[in-house]
Amino acid sequence: MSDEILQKEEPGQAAESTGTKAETKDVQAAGEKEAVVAGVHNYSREDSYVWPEDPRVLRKLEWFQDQKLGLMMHWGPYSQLGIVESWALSDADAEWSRDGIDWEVTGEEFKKEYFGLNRTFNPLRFEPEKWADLAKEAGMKYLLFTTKHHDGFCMWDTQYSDYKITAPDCPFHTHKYADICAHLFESFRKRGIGIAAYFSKADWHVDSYWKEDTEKGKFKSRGPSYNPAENPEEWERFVTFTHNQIKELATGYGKLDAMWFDAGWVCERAGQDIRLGEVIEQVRKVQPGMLCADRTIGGPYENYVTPEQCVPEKPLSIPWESCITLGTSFSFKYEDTYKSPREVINLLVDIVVKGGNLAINVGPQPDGRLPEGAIRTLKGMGAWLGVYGEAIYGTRVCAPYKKGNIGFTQKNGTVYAIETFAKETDPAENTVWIPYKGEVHEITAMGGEKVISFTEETGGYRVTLEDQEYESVPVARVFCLK
Ligand code: FHN
Repeated sequence: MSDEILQKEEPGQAAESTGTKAETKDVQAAGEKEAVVAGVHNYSREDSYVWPEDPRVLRKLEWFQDQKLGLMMHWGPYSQLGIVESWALSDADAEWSRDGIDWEVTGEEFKKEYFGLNRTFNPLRFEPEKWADLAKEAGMKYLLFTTKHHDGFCMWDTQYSDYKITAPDCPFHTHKYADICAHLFESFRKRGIGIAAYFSKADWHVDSYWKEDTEKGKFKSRGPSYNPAENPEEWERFVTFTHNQIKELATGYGKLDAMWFDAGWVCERAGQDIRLGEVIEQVRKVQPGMLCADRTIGGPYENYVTPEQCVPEKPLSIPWESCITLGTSFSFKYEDTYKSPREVINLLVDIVVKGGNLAINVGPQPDGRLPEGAIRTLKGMGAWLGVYGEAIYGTRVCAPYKKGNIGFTQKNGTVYAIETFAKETDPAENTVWIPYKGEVHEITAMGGEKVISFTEETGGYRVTLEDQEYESVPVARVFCLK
């Protein structure tokens, strides 16, 4: 994709900074409530949402809201240690991010070791086609992949940093799949799976964000190691670097359906204005309609909100996606435990009946394979979705959206009543009460169930099923109301 439209920027060439001048010395303090607390992002309120005006973006949002299920993946040199991605580098976040590492020595020694992980990252068993096949089998409709996390390591062949998977000091650079983003995006795209590029606005490796020694000395927090308001030239270098990398991903890696910007503390109100809108408008010249999720910022470049490790209590009236780990960590953990298919499908139903998408996260192993436990659950998800996916994909919210263990969706004039069973020991009765008050002339069951009869009563319908001898209680049953 040609990039003459997207001029590569040199420092000082960018438009006059429009960022507000942070009054306080510590730009961190200038921001509102921390965007990320103990590693978990909060998410924007509905009233800060701005519906896009570009009809192509609006059409893309319809596409996005049809997808319902994405595969999020956090992968990088940190995967070798099985520790939290990037965060142990931030001294200010040491309290919650530095388990499992001997911190007797100063953090400086560890930071050097962490930043040196690129020299041993060599996922020789990486087979993007296998990952894409599994994602397809699991019912995934888009991929959300960490092109660059806060630690600044680039999983693509960027021309703007040597801290990358294709650099000579990374052993994987000679591998045929060395440009991981290129091969991953292509493998998934070939199977009709959408591509969302995760990109961290903070970059703790590039010296225009974290300089070696500053007035704070070696102590590092998640923000820049200097005050951008007092060092506008330095900050402009960082903005140019960031814009160039975003444009590189947008012009050299095929069609992107979305770019997902993490590190909500990098924002104008915190005195860290990277002028994201400016570069997104340029990107959309070559990626028409591409969605932008500038997490927790609100406004025209947060096209959908992104609750993390949680599900809103009620339906939201704006596009949204919950990103939730399949295991207990976004990055790979050697001793992790994984949610069962039942747990994930229950989670998916709870999200979809409220109008959202689930981005379920798997942290790939440092050898390039996916964890066996994750593979088992993904296959189990696909087995259920292969039978009942019609009640999930392409649907929209349907009142009363959920009552008890019955969730409602709707599509093309059909209402789907999804009866979920949170535990294997839950009773799956042959008569089912469906608390739906709309007019219904026909009720059928999807999958192996067979409706014998149904009667309308006050407030809903009582359905009688053919006797079923279940080997184990189903994950969920689905009834079609017409
Ligand atoms: O700081 C990151 C964290 O490491 C992880 O990438 C999550 C995934 O959504 N996002 C941020 C925390 O909210």
